[in-house]
Amino acid sequence: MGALERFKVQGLSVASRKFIESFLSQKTKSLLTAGPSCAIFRENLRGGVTPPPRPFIFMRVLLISPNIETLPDPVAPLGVAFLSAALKSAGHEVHCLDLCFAEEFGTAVGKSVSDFSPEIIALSLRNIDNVAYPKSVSYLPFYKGVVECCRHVSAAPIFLGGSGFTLMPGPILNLLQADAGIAGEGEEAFSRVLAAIAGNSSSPIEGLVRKDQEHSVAPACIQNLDSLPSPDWDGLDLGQYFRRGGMGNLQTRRGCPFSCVYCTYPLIEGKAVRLRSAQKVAAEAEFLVQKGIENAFIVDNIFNFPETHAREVCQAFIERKIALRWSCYVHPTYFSRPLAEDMKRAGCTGIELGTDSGSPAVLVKLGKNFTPEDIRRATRIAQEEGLEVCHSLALGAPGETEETLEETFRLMEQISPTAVIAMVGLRIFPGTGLAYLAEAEGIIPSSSTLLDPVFYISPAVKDRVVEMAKRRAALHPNWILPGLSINVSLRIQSKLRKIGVKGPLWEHMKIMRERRPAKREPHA
Ligand code: B12
Ligand code: SF4
Repeated sequence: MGALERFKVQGLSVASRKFIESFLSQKTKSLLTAGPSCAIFRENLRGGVTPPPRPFIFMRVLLISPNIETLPDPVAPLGVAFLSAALKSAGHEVHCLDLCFAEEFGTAVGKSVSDFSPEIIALSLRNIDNVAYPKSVSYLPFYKGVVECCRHVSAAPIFLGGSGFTLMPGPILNLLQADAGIAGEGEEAFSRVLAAIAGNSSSPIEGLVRKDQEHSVAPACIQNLDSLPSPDWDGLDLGQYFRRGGMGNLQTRRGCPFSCVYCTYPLIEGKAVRLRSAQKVAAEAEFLVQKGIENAFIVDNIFNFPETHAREVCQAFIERKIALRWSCYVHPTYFSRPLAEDMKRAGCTGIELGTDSGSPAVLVKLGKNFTPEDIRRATRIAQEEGLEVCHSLALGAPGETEETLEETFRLMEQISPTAVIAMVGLRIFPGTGLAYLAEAEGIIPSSSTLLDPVFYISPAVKDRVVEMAKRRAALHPNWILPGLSINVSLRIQSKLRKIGVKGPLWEHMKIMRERRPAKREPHA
């Protein structure tokens, strides 16, 4: 009987059993040579002793954040901090390696591996590409390099996870040649993976993705977010993110019940909205302030849905007199004046709206449940309450024509936001309504993995939209076009951060707007 057969897997569900079998057959050697915390596990493998359910076997996990994107700002890896907290509270030993500020990633990985001797390596893949057209950048080749480097210096199995990974887990796993991954929220699922590897658990693992798996898996989704420990920033350099990125981050809720045609957020976080206790969020905000972080971004896909929760969070901030400035994404329909007042009193400085278009017809095609009038109303309330406002646009969306583009431009002229972030085209992701539409229109073949970025641009404006966007940006210095590198660059960022500018840089575009007022087009 080989080591694998002697390892007690009888009690496991079929899925976990298969996983562990395939996993162990490749990785037995590495686990046998791993460090002391795996001693009981190794004994079981060698001697064929049925492992007792207790004592629990703890593992040494190296969590790597390979996100080296620094535009629009370096973003503190909140997902890694949540995961680290959950693994530590389950008793595992965790070391975080953030490559964002590392001088040379190979050296950094090599050093972490030799200092820590991990038994498991886990990579958090936040971004796949910059979703920007035409200057699209894929991060996957870099991640592949990081996985290869890990393989070179360690025999530990490699796991993947993160929002970017969740969008196309199977193809990314195969491309990167990692061992397995978790689609969706990692705190509970990854803890279960570790427990299963150590033989301590037989519960099924939500979101588990294995190599060459043909069927897709539902992403892991945690019902009670308050059961999770607060993010653990111990092994991560929050101060550096504040100095160079101008902010920290917080999360008050997960999930989005809406169905905008292109949007990946309901696929990543699920459709069920799950709330975190306002007091817990406020305590995390206080922690940031104690760490010297004065600005934060609330990463919720929509901060103000449900509005009652957003107001509770604001009340908790106000009661505790938290000296944090923050900004967030809001949905125009649920943005009321009392909420705006609370947000302002609670330290909010600016709101971002995923407006996309000023054309009622395009908004319907995009599946947006708001109208240009809702956009006007929300902008007016925010401006009257002293909040900066940024509208994100998607130029070239389904149904877009030159006329609808002009409608969008006119709306922006009328409401005069602090800044506009305009993306040209929409990155197509698997599982979205846009992917089905693009397939039906012959833009992508049904077999496309979409690993390489493909953008939907309405055929009616395909040849004109880039030019029209550039022209508009030339008239409005407060327009940011990431895909055309207009008003977003490392040079501008480092200049502003060096002189102490904090928070999202778009909030400071008002200076541009006021200095060089927009020249009106004759028809606007
Ligand atoms: C807020 C946000 C921003 C803010 C961030 C502000 C800040 N200071 O934090 C801003 C506006 C700056 C921003 C910018 C960008 N963003 Co953004 N952003 C988001 C958003 C809405 C939330 C991210 C977040 O913090 N989530 C909360 C944390 C807790 O969740 P998480 O990181 O997903 O981690 C969980 C799981 O994924 C998992 N997990 C994570 N790691 C691991 C590892 C393992 C091993 C396991 C098992 C599990 C696991 O467990 C975690 C806890 O549950 C997501 C969309 C979304 N709903 O996820 C997009 C998203 C991450 N962004 C995306 C992109 C592309 C970008 C930009 C490149 C866009 C651009 N061109 O400017 C930049 C990149 C910035 C950078 N330096 O990296 C994409 C990435 C995917 C892709 N398409 O490549 C997303 C998914 C949106 C999308 N279009 O699909 N972003
Ligand atoms: S765009 Fe906003 S409201 Fe629409 S599905 Fe995505 S997160 Fe939800």
